[in-house]
Amino acid sequence: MFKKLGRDAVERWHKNPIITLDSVPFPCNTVFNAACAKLGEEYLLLLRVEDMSGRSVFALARSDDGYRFTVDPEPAMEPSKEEPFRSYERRGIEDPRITYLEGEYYIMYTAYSRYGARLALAKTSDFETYTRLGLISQPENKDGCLFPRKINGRHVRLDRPYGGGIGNMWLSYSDDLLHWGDSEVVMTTRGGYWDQDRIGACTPPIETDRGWLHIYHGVKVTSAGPLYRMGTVLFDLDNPAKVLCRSVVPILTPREYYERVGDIGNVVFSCGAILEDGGRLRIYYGAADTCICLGFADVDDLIDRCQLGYNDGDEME
Ligand code: BMA
Repeated sequence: MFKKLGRDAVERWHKNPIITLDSVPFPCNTVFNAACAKLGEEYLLLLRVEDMSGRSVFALARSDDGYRFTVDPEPAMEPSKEEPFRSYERRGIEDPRITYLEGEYYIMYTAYSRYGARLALAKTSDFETYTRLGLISQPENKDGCLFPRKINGRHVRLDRPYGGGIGNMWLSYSDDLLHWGDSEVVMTTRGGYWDQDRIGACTPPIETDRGWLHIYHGVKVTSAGPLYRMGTVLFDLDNPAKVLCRSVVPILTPREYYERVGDIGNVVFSCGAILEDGGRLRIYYGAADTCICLGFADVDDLIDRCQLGYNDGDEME
């Protein structure tokens, strides 16, 4: 089994990238990290689009087949003009993650302002109207994503507060999705490994009979700048604060030109994946903060790889 390591577990679609600047029908600077969902048979991507002034907005892209997308003519969500959101979204709304929960699509995203990055929550049932529910963290906190069901009677989210000079991953709990607490650290950076300098959530956790499968990003700061890669962690189904295993090698690392070169080179960064029949994951990811790509992986294969090797969260010897 070990021989499988060393190649990316995620198989890139041969026609990547699937969305570029040319796909967006209104003026913008770049398009990248997208949340995804299925509404009936339609595939939807909520794109992070950076406007000409450098603020990010969200735009909706639609597809019948999950490969060819058409972007709506106007943004779906822009920084709010109404308080309390207005003050905290002035520099943009970023990196949405969609969780389908109790019949609605919840969008957890980063509200960015002069005060820093904090988490916000909105919801929609039809991707026509979006309702902001609340600002749900203080700064500095980003990379929030919601589990798709309550666990032990409470909602659970992953997030990434910045403390002690390090970006680690935490869990918080809530009864109403608006007030969060009992926060605890669940995963730390691992000195020497691909995720040694910063980590944060990518896709909302996926329930499997082996545990909650979660794809996260890890950053290693190199002499050429930060290198963003993706890996996996498996959390216990009944106690998601318990890490069952964590990938020693990344599942996707920047290799292709479109992942290497762009506004921020050497970045692969997913905000959403769709689980399809047969246990195949369709992973949408931003590349080099400049376009959106598609990759595929098998859920069982990801978990098998996650279980291999040294994974207890400690530093490399
Ligand atoms: C992170 C986020 C992502 C981005 C990445 C690389 O902090 O802002 O949206 O893709 O940096 O620039």
